[in-house]
Amino acid sequence: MKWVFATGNKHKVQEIRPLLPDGMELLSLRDIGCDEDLPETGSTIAANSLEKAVYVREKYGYPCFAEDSGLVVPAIDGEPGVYSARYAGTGDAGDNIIKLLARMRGVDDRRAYFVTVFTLAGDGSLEQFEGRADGEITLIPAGEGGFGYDPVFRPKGHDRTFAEMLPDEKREISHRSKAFAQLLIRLKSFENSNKL
Ligand code: ITT
Repeated sequence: MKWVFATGNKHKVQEIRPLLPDGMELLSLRDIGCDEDLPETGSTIAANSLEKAVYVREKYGYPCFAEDSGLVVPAIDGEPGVYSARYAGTGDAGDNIIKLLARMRGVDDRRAYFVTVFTLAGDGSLEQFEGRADGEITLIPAGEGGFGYDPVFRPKGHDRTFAEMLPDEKREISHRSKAFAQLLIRLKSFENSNKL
């Protein structure tokens, strides 16, 4: 069965695709003729996730799922949070990291977490699934892998950043994988009952 993953972020797709069971395929936005940026006008990660999924289902007519995610640092009032992608205003991941490290200069409590909320917009149903990965913000960036804030996020219990890990290592413990594991149970139940 084929599912539309409503995202313009290729890293998200790369992280999810290996988690799909045999016989389940992902369609991209391009596959359904959508080349626009999806609206994200909400003030929370959950609201933006919902907005993206509902937008694609209603405008393009496909049952789909979308996700919104972000990095939350409690010691600086939850920044960058819902603004993670556009924190520095340029949309560039390197600029976002520079801004975050500057903002955290002199801050001792470096605890942080990533959160992902998937929204499944089926035929007439809307459901959300959340995953979280705890860790801390490093003093300097390290690693070439991953995307976004991965070079400055060291997950709890590990001595390397997400960007220093192999894709499978990050996949094992990431916020996105945890949220997707719950979504996958639901997708499989839809497939079994052939409801969509
Ligand atoms: P779509 O809305 O099209 O899905 P996007 O990149 O705009 O793609 P978001 O609005 O959800 O996605 O923004 C998520 C931002 O949060 C992303 O650009 C990164 O800056 C950060 N982020 C989320 N998950 C991350 C991860 O696993 N590793 C590093 N940074 C992450």
